[in-house]
This record gives sequence, C-alpha cells and structure tokens, in this order.
Amino acid sequence: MGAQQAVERFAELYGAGPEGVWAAPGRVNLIGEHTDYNDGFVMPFALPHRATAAVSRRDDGVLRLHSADVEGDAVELRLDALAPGSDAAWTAYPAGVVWALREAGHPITGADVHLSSTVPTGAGLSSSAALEVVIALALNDLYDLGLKRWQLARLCQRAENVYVGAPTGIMDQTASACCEAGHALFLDTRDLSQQQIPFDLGAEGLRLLVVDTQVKHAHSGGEYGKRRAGCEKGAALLGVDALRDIPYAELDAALERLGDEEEVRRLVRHVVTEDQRVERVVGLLRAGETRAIGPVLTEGHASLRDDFRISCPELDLVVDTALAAGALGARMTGGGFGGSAIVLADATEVDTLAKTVEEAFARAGFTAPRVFEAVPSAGARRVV
Ligand code: GAF
Repeated sequence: MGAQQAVERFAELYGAGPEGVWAAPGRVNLIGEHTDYNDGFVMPFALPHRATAAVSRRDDGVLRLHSADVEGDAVELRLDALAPGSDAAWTAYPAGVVWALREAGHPITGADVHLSSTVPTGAGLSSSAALEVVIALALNDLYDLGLKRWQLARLCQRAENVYVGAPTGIMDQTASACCEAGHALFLDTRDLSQQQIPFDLGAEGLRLLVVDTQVKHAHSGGEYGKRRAGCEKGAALLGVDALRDIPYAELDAALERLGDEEEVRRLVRHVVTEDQRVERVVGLLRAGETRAIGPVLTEGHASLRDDFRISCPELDLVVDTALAAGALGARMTGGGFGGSAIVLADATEVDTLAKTVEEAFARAGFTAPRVFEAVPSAGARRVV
C-alpha cells in the first residue's frame, strides 16, 4: 500500500488524517546465520518490501491497531493492560513495541495506527521486525523520544523476546532500522557497531534472487529456541561468554574439548565457521570481488543443513538446483525450518535459473515457490 492510500484509509477508519506515515523494510541476510544471539557477525540488507504505518497520537491511554492485511475492525487495547504473553495475534508485535517503550520509561499515552505490509509473512524475510520497527520509529518521532536507531532496534527485540515470546537475536530489527540503499550492513551484534558495505550487484553484472519456498516457519516454536540453548550450553562448556569468543584458529581445539557432546559440537562448529564466513564475505566485497562470495554463501548453506540442521527439502532443492544450473552461490536465509533461499547468479542467467527451480519444485510435487529479485534498499524512514 502506498503512503497516500495509507493516509486515506487512516482517515476513513479514525475520522481524520494521520500525523504521519512511516515505512520499515524486511531484509535478506546475505551471510551470518544464527550468529546474532552468539554475539557474532551478520550481514543483512534491506528489501524494497516494507511495512507502512499511518499513525496519530492519543492522550487517553488507548492504542487502536488496524491492519489492511487482516480481516476486521481496529483492535482497541488499553495501554495499562498490555502485558507479556497476553496476545497471540498479529497485534502482539506493534503492541509489544508500545509496551517495551513504556516499560523503558517513555511517556507514550496512546496511538491510532493503520498498518499494511508487502513483506511476505513466515518467509524468513523479517515481516515481524518490519512491523515492530515501523511502530517504534513512528512513536519515536511523534513523541520526540530522541532514541537512536540501534536503541529502537533493542526495544523492538525486547518486544519480540518478552512480549511475543520468541527468543530471537538483534539482527532483523537492526537491519530494518539501519540498512541503507545499495549497501549490506556489516553488524557486530556484540556492541552493535556497524559498517555499510557497498553492495552493487548490477555494476558487476550480477543479480540476487530470493526464492520463497512457501514453507512457513515461526520462531516462537521450539526448534529455534533449542538451537539457541544448545549454543549457550556450548559457550558454558567452553568457559566463554558467547561462541563469538572462540577464534576460528582455535576451533579444532574447542571441538576436542567438547568430547562426546556431539550435538553441541555441531552447533559450535556452525557458529564459529559462520562468523569467519561473514568476515570473508566482507573482505571479498571490500576487494571488489563480488563473484567470489558465491562459494562462501554455498558453504554457509551446507553448514546450516548438516551442522545446524535447520534446512528442509524445499530449501535444499533450491540450492542444489540453482548450483547445478550455474548459480555462483546459494543458501537458505533467515531462521530456517522453511522460508526463503537466496541465489547469486550472472544477470544473464537468472531468468533461466528461476524457471529451472520452478520446474524442479513442480516435479517434486512441492507448492510453487515465489521468486523475486532482491535489490538492497533503504532502511526505515518517515514517508509523509
Ligand atoms: C531469525 C531471528 F529473528 C534472527 O535474530 C536470527 O537469529 C536469524 O533468525 C538467524 O540468523 O531471523
């Protein structure tokens, strides 16, 4: 939905136009998967797909939430009744952000909100983070809170961890809040220091496809939490604060110390090698060797499939088919257990590649995937 449409719909719903309209994007993670809750490195970039929010303040302690993407009237909530775990619907994401802002002492007295989103849901592309960040940014501006982007990301993560109950890391919210067009974001999740790395695929004659397998996932389910707990166990057994503290050069020795903890050994191996892959990709991009990142992406997929064990037949089929048909690299992206894969290829090859993957899905009897090009786009911003 465009900004003008959002203004008009808001006026129909609430009787007057909004004070403003904000947008926040979904993301693709180029490399650095399941490293964020291990204090490690990630490298997402923003998609053009985004959540849009038309918002006005209220002063009576009421939050009204309406979504163009969900049937029904606006949901009305009392701010003093917002409580973690009280809401299992889509409203938990925006309401959770209001809760987190108020819990941190910010004087939010109410809001009317109309939301819409073009970020595919359950596709590993951060539709939830986009919803959270768009609300946080709107309220930061309207209530003049003066919070920095990274602070908004932290509050959104708290909303997701505590209010929604999904034990996710900080990558998605930071990506939505901080990415810049034409760049990938090299983020150190330990201290949130950031570097914008130019990522201009077109100039290199390359394109990057997103293949949404249509296999839906959710991080409040148990498997994500189990991986996180396994990583924390690994860090405790190795006597470090987080797996980030195991240098790549000391990986073999660390794995040896884990003895017969086979499950934990696999998780540790993924996280430590994945942090190193992020650093390799950053180095290659800085050296202008974009084509050479392909094999590193593919290595990342093998590690997520074999060590972290969060791929699925549909994601593996995208990767295997794309590579066999000439892609430079391919991997699942996001939390896993379904969702999307990314495919890096020569611009001249992508149409044929997309067709080949679609045909392979049809032959395997899988639901047709949704394929689109990922163009590194702007982070969250005010649009009206
Ligand atoms: C999901 C989570 F929300 C992120 O924090 C991150 O852990 C990702 O899965 C895996 O890299 O998107």
